[in-house]
Amino acid sequence: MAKKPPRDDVGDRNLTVRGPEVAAAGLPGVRHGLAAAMNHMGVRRTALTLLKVNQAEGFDCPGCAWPEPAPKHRATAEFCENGAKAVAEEATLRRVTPEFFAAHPIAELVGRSDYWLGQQGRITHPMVKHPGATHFTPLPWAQAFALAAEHLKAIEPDQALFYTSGRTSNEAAFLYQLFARAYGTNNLPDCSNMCHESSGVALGATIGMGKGSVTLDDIHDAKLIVVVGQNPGTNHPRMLAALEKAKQRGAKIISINPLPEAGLMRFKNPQKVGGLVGSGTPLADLHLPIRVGGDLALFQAIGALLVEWGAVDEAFVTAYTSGFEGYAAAVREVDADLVARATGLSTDEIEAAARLFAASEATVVCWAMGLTQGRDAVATISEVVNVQLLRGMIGKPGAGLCPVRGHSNVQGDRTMGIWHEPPTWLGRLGDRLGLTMPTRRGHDTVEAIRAMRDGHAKVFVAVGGNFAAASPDTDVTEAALRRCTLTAHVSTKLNRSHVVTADEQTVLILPCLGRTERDAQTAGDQFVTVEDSMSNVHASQGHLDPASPLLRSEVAIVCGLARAVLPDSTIPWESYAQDYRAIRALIGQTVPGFDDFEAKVRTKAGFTLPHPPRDSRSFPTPDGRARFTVSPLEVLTVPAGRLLLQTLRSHDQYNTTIYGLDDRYRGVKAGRRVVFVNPDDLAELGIADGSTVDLISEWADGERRAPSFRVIGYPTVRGCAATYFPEANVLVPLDSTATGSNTPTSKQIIVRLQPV
Ligand SMILES: Nc1nc2c(c(=O)[nH]1)N[C@H]1C(S)=C(S)[C@@H](COP(=O)(O)OP(=O)(O)OC[C@H]3O[C@@H](n4cnc5c(=O)[nH]c(N)nc54)[C@H](O)[C@@H]3O)O[C@H]1N2
Ligand SMILES: Nc1nc2c(c(=O)[nH]1)N[C@H]1C(S)=C(S)[C@@H](COP(=O)(O)OP(=O)(O)OC[C@H]3O[C@@H](n4cnc5c(=O)[nH]c(N)nc54)[C@H](O)[C@@H]3O)O[C@H]1N2
Ligand SMILES: [Mo]
Repeated sequence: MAKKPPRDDVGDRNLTVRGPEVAAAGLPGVRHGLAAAMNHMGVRRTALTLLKVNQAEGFDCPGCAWPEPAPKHRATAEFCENGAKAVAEEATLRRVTPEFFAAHPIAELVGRSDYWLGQQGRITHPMVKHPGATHFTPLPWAQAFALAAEHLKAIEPDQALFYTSGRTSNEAAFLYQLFARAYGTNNLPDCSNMCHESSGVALGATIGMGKGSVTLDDIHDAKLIVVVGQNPGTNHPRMLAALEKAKQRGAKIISINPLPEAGLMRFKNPQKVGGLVGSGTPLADLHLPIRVGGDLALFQAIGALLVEWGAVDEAFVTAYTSGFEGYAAAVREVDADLVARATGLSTDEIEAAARLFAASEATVVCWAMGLTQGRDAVATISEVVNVQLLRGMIGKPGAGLCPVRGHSNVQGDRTMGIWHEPPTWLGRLGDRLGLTMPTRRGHDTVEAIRAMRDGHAKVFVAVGGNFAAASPDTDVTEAALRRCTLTAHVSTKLNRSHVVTADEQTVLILPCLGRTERDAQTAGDQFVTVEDSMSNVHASQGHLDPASPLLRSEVAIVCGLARAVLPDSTIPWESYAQDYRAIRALIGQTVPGFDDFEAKVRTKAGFTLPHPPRDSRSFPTPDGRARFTVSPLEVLTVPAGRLLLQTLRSHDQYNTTIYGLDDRYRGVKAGRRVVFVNPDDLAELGIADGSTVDLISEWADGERRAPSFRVIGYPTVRGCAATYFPEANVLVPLDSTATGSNTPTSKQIIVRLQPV
């Protein structure tokens, strides 16, 4: 039997702390994943559902964007503990019905935690909050669309915002951007703006392609894998199996992280009998405990040593790159003292890493939020590119650049045109449909918040996500959302963004099908497509009965909105919703790399999009060469008595979806309001391990406070601290963003701890 949702919001009442674990996954992983699934679905549904995850005839795991092995190499259970939890959250038997909304006034719901809200289950009916109302009430779909249309027609197109989270399918994403642009705006902020935007900007400017240059085979064949600013044990557990395979073939692994993350130290493969017991495979050969924000300096120092040692692939550099002389001159000047201050690492540690780079004939560098969410994120990733260019590590088997994406289709959404800039192919799409497309750049996430805050944007529409909780500066963001005349949310589960409302505001909750569910349309059952972190596009089809007969697919909801808002539109919205082949045909005619889309995606393995640097060492930059870049090194200065705080994920959450209150690998049980600090820093600050503090962030425009966190003495690097988002988002100043990508600096907040 499935368990009932929690009634109380227990908070941190039962918090206990045990200290970090050293190995990831193995038997406990399987057990924890299955327990979560059974709480939500019961035994039979758990078994039926989990066997379809990431299989050729099944659905794409709604967890992360790590690729699946080729069909013949897939395990029967091609999912991980956290994939099982993601599936359970969606396939849960718990329901949020009109009776639920009648019993819970909005004023009560806004006081609930994200955990409590999410645990209530799947939303079953379209719901509305009318101006002046205290509760959400159900309404028919046609009325919901009419209401949205009324608001959108009353404003200028650039006063509307169309947000997307990265779970949206290619088909829904393509139609959604088409709808926004046919309506007249490029205001398409997305979760990428807070995630891998810095990677896209840095890679676009240096190698001419904003995507990673490796395939899964390259990971398996690599001789050196560098995992920097990423915690795969929690966030991409299936990546550990790939690292293990590479390791067994002789690869070395370097981990660069302020925390000794369990998954990088040792790994027990849950898909192998030997992995269920025993101590597992040691993964990292070298662990560099770097100071937060020190990676720019580290990669400059590594580059300097490689140049000094003559460990440069001169043939590659000459044939394919530009800017080497300037780069080499700049790194020769790198100041060792600055490097030491920025990284907190010894010369020996840095040399050990550089020697591994110099010795490797096939190196992959993988990174995630530890590199993208800091002030110098774009420059830092450009330094990673410099080092890979020096060694000729692009377009070579077993080598390349690997930004590991988050949401399962976040990369595909961008390919489909979910972007605040007009994509290169927009003109072609307009010509084909006889439309004039908007050319003015739209708002990204941070700009969207400012536009609402300042009264320039009036309507906020979201396909997926939890904008209120995921965005920086929670108080500012929530006040901004409350200034809109309408917010409308296409969602599977209840979340904070639905209940942050103002009295005079209209709010719509539009409940949609999830990945696991059958999508029946007039032309028969439909599948959708997604693109993983390595540019492989494949089909995804759910088989479960929908959580409620009233649910509509994301595609159908976008088409419903479009027809109501653009009644004179000549775009055949209705046929798109009936048969997704029509959408794929239009994508095939518009988006580069998607010719013959329908046939290619119907094969078991799907297809891999072209990537000129990876495929043929051709670089689509203005001069056709990969570019070395030079960036200044400015150490992040933290005033005395302050710490540099990073906000990260616990093992029991998916962004703002909280699966549970434990963080097993870091030894935390039954609580989330914790802050990890080095014991020596605690001693210096005169703060006791286990005591309670308020976190206060300091920024030019004033202070921000997150009250009541338990201090945990933890082996993080001196001067740095860590805590979980979304709780800590209240501390991230809206205007503190990465240069060049405008990504909030949610890994670099200057804070002081104030004992309470
Ligand atoms: N189960 C689960 N899976 C997920 C998600 C989830 O929430 N739960 N989220 C998905 C999404 S959207 C994303 S983007 C990815 C995120 O995947 P990750 O990027 O792995 O997620 P974070 O928890 O933010 O971890 C950041 C890591 O970077 C390290 N770090 C922080 N600052 C620095 C720094 O300055 N330098 C270096 N070298 N390291 C640093 C942290 O210690 C931490 O190990 O995961 C995806 N997968
Ligand atoms: N401080 C801090 N802030 C961060 C980060 C950080 O590391 N630190 N990380 C950032 C990152 S990397 C990201 S990607 C963003 C994430 O930002 P978002 O993508 O906006 O947030 P999520 O929590 O992933 O969204 C969860 C909601 O999506 C909805 N949902 C789930 N599945 C589906 C579906 O199939 N269809 C639809 N329509 N809706 C669905 C559910 O209603 C659920 O409540 O947060 C960012 N914010
Ligand atoms: Mo992300």
